[in-house]
Amino acid sequence: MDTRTPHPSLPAKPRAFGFFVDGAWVKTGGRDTLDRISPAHDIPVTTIALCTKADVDHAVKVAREAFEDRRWSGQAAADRAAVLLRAAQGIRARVDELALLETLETGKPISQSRGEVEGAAGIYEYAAGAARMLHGETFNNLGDKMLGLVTREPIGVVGLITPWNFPFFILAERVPFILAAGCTIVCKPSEFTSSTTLLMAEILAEAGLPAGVFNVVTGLGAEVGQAITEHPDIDMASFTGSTATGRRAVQASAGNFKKLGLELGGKNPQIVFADADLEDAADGVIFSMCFNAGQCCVGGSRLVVERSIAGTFEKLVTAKLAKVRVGDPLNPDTQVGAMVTPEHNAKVLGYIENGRKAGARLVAGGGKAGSPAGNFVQPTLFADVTTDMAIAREEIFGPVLGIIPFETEEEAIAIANNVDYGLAASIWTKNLDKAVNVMRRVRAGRTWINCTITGGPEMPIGGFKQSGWGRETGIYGVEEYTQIKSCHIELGQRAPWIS
Ligand code: TXE
Repeated sequence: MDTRTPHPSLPAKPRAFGFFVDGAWVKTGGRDTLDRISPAHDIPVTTIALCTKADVDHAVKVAREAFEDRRWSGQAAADRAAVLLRAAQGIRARVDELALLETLETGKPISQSRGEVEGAAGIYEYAAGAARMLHGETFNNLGDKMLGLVTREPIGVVGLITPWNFPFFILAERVPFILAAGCTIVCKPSEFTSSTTLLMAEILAEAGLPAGVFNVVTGLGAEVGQAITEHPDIDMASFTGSTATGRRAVQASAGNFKKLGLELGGKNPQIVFADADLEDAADGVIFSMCFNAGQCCVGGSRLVVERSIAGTFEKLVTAKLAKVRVGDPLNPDTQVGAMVTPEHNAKVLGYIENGRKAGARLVAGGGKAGSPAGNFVQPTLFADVTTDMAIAREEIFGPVLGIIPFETEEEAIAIANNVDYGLAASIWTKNLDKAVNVMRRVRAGRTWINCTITGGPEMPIGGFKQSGWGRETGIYGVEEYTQIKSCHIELGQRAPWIS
């Protein structure tokens, strides 16, 4: 019997959303609106309000009041945890609705959307536990007359700017941790993928989150996003997106020196040694390049492979690549859906053309895929790629992989580190000494040995070099949103200064 979820259908008309401030929906009113066109079907699926700077100012005022009166930060962590646990239940109760919206707005396969929504619920549960783990330190070594306390406090009002590639999952990697720390939030999702973030605000409100603690303003990055990174009354901004926009956020944040968390681009190596399990490595490498149609910040986009097996491995990857199912993301069997926008589709196809012109050898794919409607790219493999080519240095953010051969372990490490980014790296070898040595020396925030793009909320995520600042998830992800305060307590009589 076929027990899979039935093929969901396209909506008859776009679903319209207001935005969410102070615990309630705000009507779009006279504001301009933006239709989101499904990148896989070329029809409008949702409509959002284009909020203004004044809307951001109002949301920040609301979040500031909610922070200052301690309606959230003043609660026991156990009570904050209870809200996060109920939110997880709220997500689970709406998996179908959330997953469908996610697929319609992003173009990602419905099976993947369901996995991400269910995974997100698990992250809220983890963060509920993390809320109760947060603690400071004592210094009991300052002599009998002194006790030192180091306490952690929520950093305050957090501006949260999220991208379109994993709208609901990336949100889950941040929101429950920020809430666990006791902060309040003004969030701006990507203008392409706002609906599931708006529904999350509703789910949190229904779970008992006090009004004003999580606010969502929708709209364009240049207006709403910029207003958040510049805002003088936001204490910290967490930005996930392109390195170029991240740089703008750094400049904008200088006005009030707000703390910044940044998760930016990547150019992640898959390093395959001759002694790897090559079947397994080929499968992992393909998963890593094709997952989310390559629109994944930690996706593998450089195949750094030992020269003695480069030919064999190229054939293995090519054969497996032919079996990857690209197509309508609403089909439960699809593995690779659409690219997020026609512009991004064109950018990825442009990189493929660039690779050809630069002299790389096209081994598989190399063009458009799928139906006449929508934006699809064939998973594409290049060989004979050199480290100076744009396809080997720049983030393409599509299902495009280039093979770069190496001779020695040292050379593999040098190639892996020879880019501006340092987000992730995967190492495939059955030699543990070699695996650990390479893992230690590769300059990347997330590494995998004999696996790739896997893990849970226990472990931190974030980048080295131009891939970002700070860490999200794990207990680190809660600490990131705290300030540290020290307190000396004098015991007994203080030695007088004036005799
Ligand atoms: O990203 P932007 P884009 C990379 C990927 C992709 C490229 C461009 O290479 O091809 O970035 O994507 C908001 N102030 N990644 O243009 O612009 C914007 O509204 C403040 C990697 O979509 O960085 C959205 O909410 N915010 C990445 C968010 O920033 C601004 C995920 C990201 O958009 C702003 C996405 C401004 N001036 C893209 N301008 C990853 N690390 O996973 C825009 N935004």
